[in-house]
Amino acid sequence: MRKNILCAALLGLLAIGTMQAQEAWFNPVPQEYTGGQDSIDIPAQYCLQADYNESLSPAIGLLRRLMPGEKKDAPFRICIGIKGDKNVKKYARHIPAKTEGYYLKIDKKGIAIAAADARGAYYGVQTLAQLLTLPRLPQVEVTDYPDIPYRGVVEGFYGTPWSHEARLRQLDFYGRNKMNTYIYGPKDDPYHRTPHWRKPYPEKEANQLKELVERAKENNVIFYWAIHPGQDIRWNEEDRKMLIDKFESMYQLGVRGFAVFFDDISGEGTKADKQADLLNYLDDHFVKTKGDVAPLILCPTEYNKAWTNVKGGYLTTLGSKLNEGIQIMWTGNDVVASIDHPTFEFINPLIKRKAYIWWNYPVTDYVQDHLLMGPVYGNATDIKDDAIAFVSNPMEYAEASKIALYSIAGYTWNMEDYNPQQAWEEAICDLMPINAPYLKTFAIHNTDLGPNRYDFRREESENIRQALEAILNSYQNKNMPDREALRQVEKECQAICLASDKLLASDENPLLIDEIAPWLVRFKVLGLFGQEVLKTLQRQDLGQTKEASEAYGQAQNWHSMLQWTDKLLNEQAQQPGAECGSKVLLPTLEALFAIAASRQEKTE
Ligand code: 14T
Repeated sequence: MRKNILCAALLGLLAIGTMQAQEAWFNPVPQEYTGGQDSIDIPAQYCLQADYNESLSPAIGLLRRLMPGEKKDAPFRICIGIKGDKNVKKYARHIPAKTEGYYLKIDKKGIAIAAADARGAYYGVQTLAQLLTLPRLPQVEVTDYPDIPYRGVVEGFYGTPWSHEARLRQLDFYGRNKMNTYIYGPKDDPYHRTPHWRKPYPEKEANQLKELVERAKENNVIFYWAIHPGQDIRWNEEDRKMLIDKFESMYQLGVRGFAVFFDDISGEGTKADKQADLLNYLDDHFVKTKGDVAPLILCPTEYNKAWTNVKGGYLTTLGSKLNEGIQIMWTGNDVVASIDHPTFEFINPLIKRKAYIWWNYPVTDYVQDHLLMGPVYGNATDIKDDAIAFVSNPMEYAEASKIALYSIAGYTWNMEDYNPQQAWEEAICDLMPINAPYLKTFAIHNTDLGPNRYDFRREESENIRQALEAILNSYQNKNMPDREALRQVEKECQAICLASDKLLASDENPLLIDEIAPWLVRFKVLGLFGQEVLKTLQRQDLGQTKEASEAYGQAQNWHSMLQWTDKLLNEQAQQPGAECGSKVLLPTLEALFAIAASRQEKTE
């Protein structure tokens, strides 16, 4: 049910001419809202009516940061409460009977946020925060709740783990976008995995983790700490105790969610009955005795259908042996795959519970020369009752991953109203409001993965794909190219150069620019190469030999620069280089360059 509440408000405001239209949007899109035609002044003063219990403190803290004018006895009232609180008794029947649900009402007299639970109240305030980016508050009623119970991120890739600063920013981002889950499990943290999973963290790392846990709490995000012991675990009393001790040390740092990963291992550690015994032990002797710890999560060794041997009984054993509350991760039909209803028809009966989706996107640890900054599409919108959770495994580039994560937040909250293209555009504005047009130009050409072992591919350069095909087609068939198509690609190549220049020079989001700098350099050279290739062809068409030869010389220069950037940018062992536009743009320009070259040979 996608009605754009903000449209009405925006149209009114645009008429007044004071609006920065791009700043007002909802992510995720609420399930239901009505009203929005009328609006009120943002109250300068208000009186707050809330139950000041601990669980509401993130919601109230956020509200106070958003609206500083709290004053006893002010006529405008803001009340916040959870079902049962006397403050919101009046609204009890509007509260959705769903975990994390909330009802938000704004009218002339006040604002009410009545929620099913504390996180719901917090999300009510987050929705209010999005409305407060408008110059006036629309009078609305919002009834909202998530489609998927657990939504968020698993930092579970190989490669350089996210920095502390990047993680802090991520947690704020999850809070804003109503994601409730962050699982800490970077493969290259030695204290997460073999060799050091048995050891406690050194002091500096421990302090940072503690700080992350606190930031997660402020954002109402459950911080899960994952351990990956499978490569050298011994199924004995001693290692079991080591695990409990490590969990206890993490509990002392404030961690209240735990996961055990058995992916990508071989040998003794892969045995289903041993894994199940261990997890049940941790559940019985740690999770249940603590009482304030989230349900345990297990990542199995057979974590996708392609790797499953049903007859071998691995998953069946987990399904029947594991305690009821323990959640089991699943990446889908392959390590990297789109998720649909048949995905669950296969896995849910085997594990006798709803699968916990670990979605391997936008992770790039197997295609390290690419960035995945395109729209998130391809997952089915009829799976909300099939999955207990849906978390994304991102790129080692935290900021650059936010385009996908913003979209996944929208998808997992409200699948029916999720719009890949719109979410993508909004995400870009969210990441770099001022330089959004340039980031958009960059992102359009950085979406595909290139050939990869999972055959997972994405559309790329969609804005000029047809024009490129038309031009190449004409030159291959020795026809005159369509002038409009030529103009379009020429303009795009200029836009590419400009985008690269502007982004590299901008200080709007230094972390992001730092992450993508190698690709930005490559992008510029690609744009320059494209311009000279097109110029060469057009001069050749006109019989202007001198100009054609000059342009061709330039194209050759940029072409060799492209070869050098391949060696020098993003140097690392497996897939060095920084590919941009590798699916459509670069191959087409290369083909055109080859045609230009052979035509040059004939004239010289
Ligand atoms: F735990 C799993 F769900 C999972 O996906 N594990 C890893 C993950 O850490 C990694 O980021 C992801 C993408 O590369 O795939 C898994 O890692 C693999 C997958 C393979 F097929 C490592 C080696 C493989 F051969």
